[in-house]
Amino acid sequence: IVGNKAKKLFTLAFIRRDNQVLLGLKKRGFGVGKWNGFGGKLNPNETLIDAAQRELEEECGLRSDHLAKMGVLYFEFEDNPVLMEVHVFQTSDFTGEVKESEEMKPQWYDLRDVPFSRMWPDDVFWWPYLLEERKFTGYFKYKDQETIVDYVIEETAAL
Ligand code: 6OG
Repeated sequence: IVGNKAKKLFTLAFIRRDNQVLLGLKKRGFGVGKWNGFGGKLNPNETLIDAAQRELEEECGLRSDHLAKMGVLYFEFEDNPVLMEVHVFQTSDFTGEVKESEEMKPQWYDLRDVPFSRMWPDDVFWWPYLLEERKFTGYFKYKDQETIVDYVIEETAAL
């Protein structure tokens, strides 16, 4: 399904505590105005886990050496030749204090009140896997930033 388009790697990390999840309101750049986990592009020579830890701390002030990889998501936009490959992590094992950054305004949400209507439209499809700690692989083709024209999501044994 992913073909041989040029790929760009991203991380996306979710912090859990009790029945809550920490989300950040993106204040600038790609996905501005949407709630999401914390993450971004890999720096040159950086591993996925290093990038995930760095982006987490930069964007919300929290540190974790225990990010568990939960899924891989592929995003294709009709007007963009680059395939985004987003590695999704989560943990409830973290240190530090939540802090707003220039990029993200963090807020804890009850798991019953996750604001899907103000998140990327793909999230509703793979969150059930994340919440149940089932590993997943997903592919989403977007026409524009509001419209998914095609998708596949499946549970994966290993990532
Ligand atoms: P920066 O541009 O801030 O990295 N991301 C997406 N997350 C979801 N849930 N759905 C999408 O659908 C996404 N596209 C990108 C990956 C962008 C951050 O946003 C995530 C990164 O964590 C299209 O460096």
